[in-house]
Amino acid sequence: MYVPRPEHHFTFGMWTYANAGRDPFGDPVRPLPDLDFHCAAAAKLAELGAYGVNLHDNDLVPIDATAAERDAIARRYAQALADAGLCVPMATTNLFSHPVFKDGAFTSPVPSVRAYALQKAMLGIDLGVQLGAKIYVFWGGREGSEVDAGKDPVDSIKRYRDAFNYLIAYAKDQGYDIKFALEAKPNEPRGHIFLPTTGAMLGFIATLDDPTQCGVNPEVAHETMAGLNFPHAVAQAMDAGKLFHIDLNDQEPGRYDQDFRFGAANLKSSFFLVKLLEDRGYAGMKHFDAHAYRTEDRDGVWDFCRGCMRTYLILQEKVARFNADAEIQGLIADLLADRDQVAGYLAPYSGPQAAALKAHSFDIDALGRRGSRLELLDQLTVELLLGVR
Ligand code: GLT
Ligand code: MN
Ligand code: MN
Repeated sequence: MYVPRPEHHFTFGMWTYANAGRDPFGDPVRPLPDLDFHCAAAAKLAELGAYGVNLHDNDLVPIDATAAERDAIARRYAQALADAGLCVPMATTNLFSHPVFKDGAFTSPVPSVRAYALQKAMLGIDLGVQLGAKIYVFWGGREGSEVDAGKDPVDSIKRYRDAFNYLIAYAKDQGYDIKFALEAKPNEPRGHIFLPTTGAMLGFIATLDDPTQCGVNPEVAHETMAGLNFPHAVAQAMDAGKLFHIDLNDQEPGRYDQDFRFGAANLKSSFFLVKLLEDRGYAGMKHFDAHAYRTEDRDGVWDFCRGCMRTYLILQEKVARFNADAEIQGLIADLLADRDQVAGYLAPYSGPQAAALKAHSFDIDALGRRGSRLELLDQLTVELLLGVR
């Protein structure tokens, strides 16, 4: 039971299992990763049941590597992945670590920084495609401001759009089979990040030259930092046909960006997320973008990886139980029942029907008195999650 297998499509970012535990106040607590470690980690992740590894250009290739060095590293890592039986379903560009990006990459006010960011993203896309990636993520951690006087927000959004239009045209021009997924975050590392929520990203994507090439990569922690309901954000992305990828982790509301193990902070919300993904047949990668606690050594990191996948599978089993629970399903059916036979009024608009609806008399006081039994439904959900149901 609860054994992860490749067909579950669980993936880990290179920056997640290799995270050294540095924070703004403290030095690394685990060794910084090198290529040997990543090659060994591929075998370990395969043994744990993962499907693939995602990476930034500079997780694998140093920012100052020559083209020849880059190819040699990529070849060696591709061999390690092939030996382990893992793949790279998603790749991305680091447009946030180097000081050149301190005031943004695509939205930097400095033209040469914007041009360099485009160059770096094109090379990153080339690398991702070379390793087999089908999704390319853009997380604009530095695309924001602290000093609004220094960065016009309308110009910034336009620059952001110009960059994606350019890169989508580039990927098409190369004949690449890759789609983009934009990841929102409200703040951190910038005081304010542009397009701070998944909903904002969805609105922005509709303004691109070719919106079909671009979807979203929502992250649990990021919507939670903004005080939002993560399953609701995911639902909107699904409804728009834009849930191209997902970053699973956990987060206490109102705190710094924690990136906890999946299910570590809010089990009920994690349950409803798994329910949404499973009930609606999400077929993409389930990527754990999380870090082991800073208290852990490298063995603790493997406990963390195991824990992310195991919790997902346990919650998946709870979803099946929830869906098969006659009392729970009965309460939900009662909520939805058309007790007053008014369904006809809710059909698509027609003149005669609208006239009939306008003439209908509703007993709104009686409707207002009706209980919903949501207390009981919620309690049964909690009991199911606690394992007594
Ligand atoms: C970074 C960030 C994540 C993004 C990654 C992709 S890197 O660690 O915190 O949420 O998904 O760039
Ligand atoms: Mn993320
Ligand atoms: Mn995060």
